[in-house]
Amino acid sequence: MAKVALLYPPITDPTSGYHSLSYIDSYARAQGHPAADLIDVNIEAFHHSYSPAGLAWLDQELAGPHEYLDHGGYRLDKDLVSAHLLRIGEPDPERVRAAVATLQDPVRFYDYNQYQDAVEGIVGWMNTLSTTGFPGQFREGFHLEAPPPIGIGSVRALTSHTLLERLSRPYQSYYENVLLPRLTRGGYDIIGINITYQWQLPFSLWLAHLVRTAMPDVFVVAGGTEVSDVWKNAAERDMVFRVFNDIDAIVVGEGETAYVELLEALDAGRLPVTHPNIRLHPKYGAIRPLPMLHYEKLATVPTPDFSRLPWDQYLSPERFVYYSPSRGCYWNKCTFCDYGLNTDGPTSPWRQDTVDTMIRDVTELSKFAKFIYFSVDVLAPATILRFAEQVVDRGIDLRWGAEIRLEKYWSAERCALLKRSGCTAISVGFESANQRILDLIDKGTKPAQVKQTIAAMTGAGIGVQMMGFTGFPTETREEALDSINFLVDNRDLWTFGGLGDFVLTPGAIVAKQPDRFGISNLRRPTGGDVAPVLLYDEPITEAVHDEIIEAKKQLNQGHYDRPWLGSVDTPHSFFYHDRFGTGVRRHLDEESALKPADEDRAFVLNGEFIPEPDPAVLGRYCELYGVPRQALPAGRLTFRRTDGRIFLLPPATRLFLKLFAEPSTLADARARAWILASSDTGKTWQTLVNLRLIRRDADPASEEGRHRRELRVVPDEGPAAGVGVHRDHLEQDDQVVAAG
Ligand code: B12
Ligand code: SF4
Repeated sequence: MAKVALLYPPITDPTSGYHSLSYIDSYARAQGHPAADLIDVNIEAFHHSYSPAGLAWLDQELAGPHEYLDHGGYRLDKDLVSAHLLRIGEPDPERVRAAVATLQDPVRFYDYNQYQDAVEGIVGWMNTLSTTGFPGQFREGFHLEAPPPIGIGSVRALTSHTLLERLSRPYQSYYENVLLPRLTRGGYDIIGINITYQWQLPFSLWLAHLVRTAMPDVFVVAGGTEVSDVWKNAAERDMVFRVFNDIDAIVVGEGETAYVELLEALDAGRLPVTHPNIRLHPKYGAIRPLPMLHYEKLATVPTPDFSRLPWDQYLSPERFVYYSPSRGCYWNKCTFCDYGLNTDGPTSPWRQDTVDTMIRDVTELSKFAKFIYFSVDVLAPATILRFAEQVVDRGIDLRWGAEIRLEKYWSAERCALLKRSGCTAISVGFESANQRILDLIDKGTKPAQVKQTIAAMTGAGIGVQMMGFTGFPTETREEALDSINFLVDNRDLWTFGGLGDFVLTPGAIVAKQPDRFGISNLRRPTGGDVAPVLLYDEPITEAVHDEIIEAKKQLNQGHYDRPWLGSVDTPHSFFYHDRFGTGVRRHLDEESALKPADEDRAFVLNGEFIPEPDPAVLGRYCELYGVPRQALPAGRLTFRRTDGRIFLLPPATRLFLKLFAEPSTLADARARAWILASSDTGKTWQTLVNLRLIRRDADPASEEGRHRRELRVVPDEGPAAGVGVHRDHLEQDDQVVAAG
């Protein structure tokens, strides 16, 4: 029988394992096939980057000459590259090691100060790694900010070996020294690649190319929502296998039966030609795909087995698994929705497991992982309720979360039952708080009722993560403000979330009936042959766009983006919800604020001063990182925080910050800044702490303290003693930070 390796390529969430390959592997095993080897390339490659072998390679790379601008037929803008380079410091492998240890430690993880240090250390490390590829390509650590030709989904760029190789270069040492030798030694007949997110596509294509070159006879197959998206969105059919040229077959849509058909066909020495979801590379001849996609019968899908993922490597203190007991959405009407494996409707057809099957599955899964996330388009309310009753009756010990629709159904009593069954947080697409927009979306909800539902959930102790957007076609300034005000006015009824920007995808009802939504001139972005978005004209909403973006900033201050704590539905957000309940946000704010006890606690600098950038580069930086550029007096100091964020500071700040070049208590620092009255220094310390320009140092006796001693960052001048600073130099946050 065929020997199979299944790969999760970069770049994606490092805090838990994705589940699609466990699903197809478990299904195949239930049909009598041997288990495949699952390799999480994303997490392995990250850990390799700071191993002795990875570091030796990195040293060599960084010492060599760098050509950042010319890449085959592509030339990047000089200011763009320089702007990204502003965020990049020296590699600090000790700090990334300490960061990994913190994120995997069941105690230190929940200390928000240590958590922040860890995330910033990892993001800073990924920034450094990006200098070997395209500087700045890793946003927030594990999100791809591809250079423009790749980012827009151009077939020419996605098939350029020069660009793909360069983008994947941060992983070259891992590929050459670890992954490819292992795959070659493994003697695999089939290598399967999961491509769920758009960010994984260019990495997957290069990986497939390396595999194809090293193992010409192996059969390479790829599946996942991004594969389906390329298939759905390609401007011309032949583009699909121009992009997937090194891949023998792709699976469009769901994969369980297609994967088994593929295994059986290859075992029998024939090509897999009978399953409608399998598309073969044209090199196998013109085989006409069957017209309708196949959707799986969920009753045939066994409990997924996650034991073959490398759980000790993920950047989390607990196991968190994804479980998909329903597919599609029972509502399936929202006019903006265009979900992954759909064909003509917003989502795939609605199917749902029985409550008995769900109980069977979670009974098994809860022995393996405490946290189970229902990874579905949506769950039906009555099913969740019966599921919760059974969990309580049987005493199954688990924590769970899911995305649900905001139905009236959710009374206080029902929410209390969900909570008793282990529901930690739910996420909800409330979309908008304006009735006209909700009706245009065909959401079937009313703001007043939404408020009642989220109040019932919060009242029961379940965290509510709110997801919505502004900028739906024809939305006016006032309508967008309704959504912002709804979230502001009900701040106690939700934990994380906020409002994104509306993006039109080709399969959405809005794109199919543009006149109904007042939009015209629908078009692909220039060069975006497989882009999953459409541009369009619509003057009302366009006119107020910038003002609304500015107004939304008040909603999401100070916490992290995906995959970290503070973003909706990340494992870390669930762990913190479980620990700190619906007051989690308040807890984070309190942890960040200065407390009286901090007076005698040591703080230390969290970054370094860098030379003042050229104004054109700074302008580019502000554009790239969404920072409004204010008119600033000349002579600002440029400070790079550990995670790469840039702050422009009044000149006197240097004196304050130098007080913390070596760990210093606030009391000691105040004594050295002798001119200021204590109330003013209090404000200054608060600003430095809020912006995390200084961070709390660990107790030197603790293990963390030992790590931190080794991680100290020293500014460009020696430590200051007895510094006098005039009081008006550091007063308000907005004077201090211009670009962060
Ligand atoms: C639940 C869900 C989430 C959950 C959890 C998912 C997770 N673990 O990351 C949360 C809420 C966290 C989430 C977050 C995001 N999501 Co999401 N999510 C989904 C959703 C609704 C279901 C995914 C799922 O669990 N499916 C069930 C599993 C079993 O199916 P599957 O992964 O597709 O795998 C099957 C097949 O694809 C195939 N298959 C897969 N791989 C392979 C490999 C081989 C070799 C073979 C043969 C077959 C095969 O077989 C599998 C079994 O049938 C999908 C929409 C959808 N219906 O697909 C969007 C979707 C995947 N998400 C999407 C996006 C954009 C995001 C976010 C970026 C949103 C944001 N702006 O923050 C984030 C990023 C998350 C991250 N990890 O970085 C997009 C991805 C589009 C793209 N191509 O990039 C989707 C498709 C929605 C959409 N807009 O169309 N998401
Ligand atoms: S947005 Fe949510 S509720 Fe609406 S159709 Fe899509 S999955 Fe269903």
